[in-house]
Amino acid sequence: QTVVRLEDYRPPAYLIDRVDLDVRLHPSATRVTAVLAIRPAEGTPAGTPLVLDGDGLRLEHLLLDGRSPEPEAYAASPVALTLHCPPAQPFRLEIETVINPEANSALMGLYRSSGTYCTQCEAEGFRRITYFLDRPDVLAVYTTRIEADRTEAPVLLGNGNPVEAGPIAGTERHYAIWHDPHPKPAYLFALVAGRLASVHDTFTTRSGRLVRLAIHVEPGKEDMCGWAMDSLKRSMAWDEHVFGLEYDLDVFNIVAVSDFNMGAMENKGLNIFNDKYVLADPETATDQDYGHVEAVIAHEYFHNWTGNRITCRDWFQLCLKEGLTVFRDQEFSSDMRSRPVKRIADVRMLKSHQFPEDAGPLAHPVRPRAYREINNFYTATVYEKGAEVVRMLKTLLGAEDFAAGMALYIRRHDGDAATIEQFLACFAEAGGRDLEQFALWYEQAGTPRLEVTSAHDPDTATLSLTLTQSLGPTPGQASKLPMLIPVRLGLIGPEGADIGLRPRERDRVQGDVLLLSERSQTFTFDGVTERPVLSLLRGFSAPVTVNATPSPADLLFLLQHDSDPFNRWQAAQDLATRELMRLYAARRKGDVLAVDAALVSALGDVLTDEDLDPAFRAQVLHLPGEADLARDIGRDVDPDAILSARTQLRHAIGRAHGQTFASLADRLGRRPFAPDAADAGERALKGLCLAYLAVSDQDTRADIIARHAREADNMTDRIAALSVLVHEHLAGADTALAAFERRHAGHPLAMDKWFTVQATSPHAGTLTIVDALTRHPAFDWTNPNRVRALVGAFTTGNQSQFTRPDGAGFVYLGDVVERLDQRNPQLAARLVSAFRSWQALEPKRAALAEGVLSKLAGRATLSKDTRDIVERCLA
Ligand code: BAL
Ligand code: ZN
Repeated sequence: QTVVRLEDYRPPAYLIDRVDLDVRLHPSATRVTAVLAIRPAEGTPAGTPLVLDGDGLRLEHLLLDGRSPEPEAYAASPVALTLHCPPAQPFRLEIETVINPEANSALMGLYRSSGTYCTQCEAEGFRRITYFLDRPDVLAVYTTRIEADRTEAPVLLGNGNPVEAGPIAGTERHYAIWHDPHPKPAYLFALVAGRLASVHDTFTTRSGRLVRLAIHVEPGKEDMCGWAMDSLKRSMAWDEHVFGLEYDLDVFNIVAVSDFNMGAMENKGLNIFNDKYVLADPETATDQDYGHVEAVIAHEYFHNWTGNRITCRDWFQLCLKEGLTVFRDQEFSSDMRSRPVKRIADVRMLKSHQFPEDAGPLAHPVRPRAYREINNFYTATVYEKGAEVVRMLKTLLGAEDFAAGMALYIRRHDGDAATIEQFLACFAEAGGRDLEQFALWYEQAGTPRLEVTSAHDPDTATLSLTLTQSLGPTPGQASKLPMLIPVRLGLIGPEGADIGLRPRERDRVQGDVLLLSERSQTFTFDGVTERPVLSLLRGFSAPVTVNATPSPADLLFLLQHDSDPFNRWQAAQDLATRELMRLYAARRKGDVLAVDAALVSALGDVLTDEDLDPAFRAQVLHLPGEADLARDIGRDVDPDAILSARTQLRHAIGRAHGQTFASLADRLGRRPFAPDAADAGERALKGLCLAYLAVSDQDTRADIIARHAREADNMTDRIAALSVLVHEHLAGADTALAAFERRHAGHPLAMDKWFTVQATSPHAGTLTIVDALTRHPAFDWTNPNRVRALVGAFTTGNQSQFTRPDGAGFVYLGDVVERLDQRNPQLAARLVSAFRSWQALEPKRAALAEGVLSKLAGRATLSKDTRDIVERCLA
């Protein structure tokens, strides 16, 4: 497999200024005529061959400046169209290809989803439509004529603004022409054609442009678009208000399709979405779904500037648009909801998805320097860690300089295909900073570790704090340089109030942020008369792990008093993790210890503290997950012992506070459903209470939970109760599963939840159930959402069963990957990534996982996508 390297980047030898596409749609034989206005880039020597990318294409016709070139003047293969000696002056190339959307099961390029024609071109899908310079630094103005059968596809959508439309006389066909005035790379091209229903609205930008908004869905689903439309309008207003960025076309179209590999795609003026991130109503969507719809709608909209107007020079710069846009959508959601709760949720996600990636064989820098398959780099590292890097930039610069840097970036690079260096240069200039060391966050993979020691001297009223950073080797990076790590610090006095910081090293401390730039640094603070409790890394100011060994008493103190809500939550997590590790270590030796009563009691205090936001309380009571513990254990991991330890602690909490859980579950979330943060928070706490009630010794617990499942008037409450019934094997689980199935049989996205609940049950026998469910009428191997909801949920959300000691979970995943690989390589590669932490497992399980990976590696026909992941896992 060819390795693409950042150091080999060369600017394009030819540029394409204009693209006129004529797409005559047909289910199995769509005819695409592309007229490309091409010119040699400055400095390109005459006679330099022009090589256009293709993927599975067959050339039908070729005209160069209106004439057929001599056969020896060019060469066409499925993967390239080469002009051996193109003109030295601008020229026009007309290319005709015929493609088969119906047979396109990879969902890349032009394909059909439930009869709707749609496209996905990022990263390299446009080359499956026509031959092109399919690289993000070739920007062209597109005009697209779409033609289709009127009955089959009454709606015809393209990028940009609509120009004209009409019937084609004497036929059953019609056409529409769309023009996008903004030059864009081919990955942002899109078209949609189908029998779609639409919901319309308008938005007037602050400079007075009236924008027609539309969301297009399968007929009958219009009622489920209200939240997405509302989220879109709020996103548009927010981007104007916070970043000063306005929309720039007359229309903004969103289309929801049911077969989609990604979450959504930011095509210019025509966002195409996985329907999961558009459709929402209380009957079928949970609060979490509402949150995701809001965030993904915002994310794709925000790409209009950070991604589309300023795009990436090459795919190594993917984080330039993704990390920044995730940061922007996180900020939007924080402004729409509770900022601390959003931060906790984002960090939970980072730690459970990105930290394990950083700790295993798939670790890569936020900006990778090499890839074999770019599709495999749409990762938690590029997205979520990429967002953390932007967040650190803001912490380091302060809000004002950060805003100035963003404004400069937009002003200077609007219309460019840019790089991380150019992005950072804007902040360096705006903030008057040298960001050279900071740039290592983009270059060095792995999660830095901070060791913290402190010494308080009451005689001199000083506190000295020594921070030491380390970063272990990752694939291709044996040794690392020290990073610039912003560590937000609080010192808390005995009464629970923050002590003002009086640092001696003033140039190394910015407000309450310590700037750790060396391997080890000591910070001294004056005026600290009594021993303070340290609140380290407030707000999770850097994506690092901290080893500070605070005493249990200090952690309890932080849980009660920290003015930083994130660190209150973190203190609870640290206490719980510590306790779970103790229980785990004992279980590995065959011992069962008693649970720490102080922890159980402290969690009870949080549970009943009515001054705290219910959503926050739910986060505090939510114990670290099995995968989080596996990550912290790091080696020789025994997932069964983790599950037992976690179960033991959950039972202890449930038993200690059973009555409170019962009464809160009864009292909370009784208002009619509204998707706002306050009500969602109550429902989150109610769901958590049911989960603990299930493991309490309350006699009527099974009846209470079954009643909640039966009587719930919204999906959040219904699925929470159903999960508890199924995962705890309570009486009534089968009845509730059957009732759910009857109620939601016609709604695939709701049935996905039904699949996931069963796939994530931690009981022996789950694998057999998962396999049986693949034959359920609602399951469909060709639909990525279905596969992820069942098989993906089993492999990534059910650690103990996926890694069961007989290796059957691994074998099952291997079989699924083989089955899907030829059909949809991206989906198969994503699924096989579940093996990424196999080396950390205890030796017997690790050997079984390795066996499955080796067997896959031996398959000659494995796709490039899947082979890349498998071989990196084995390297
Ligand atoms: N650009 C791929 C989908 C997304 O991140 O928005
Ligand atoms: Zn994105």
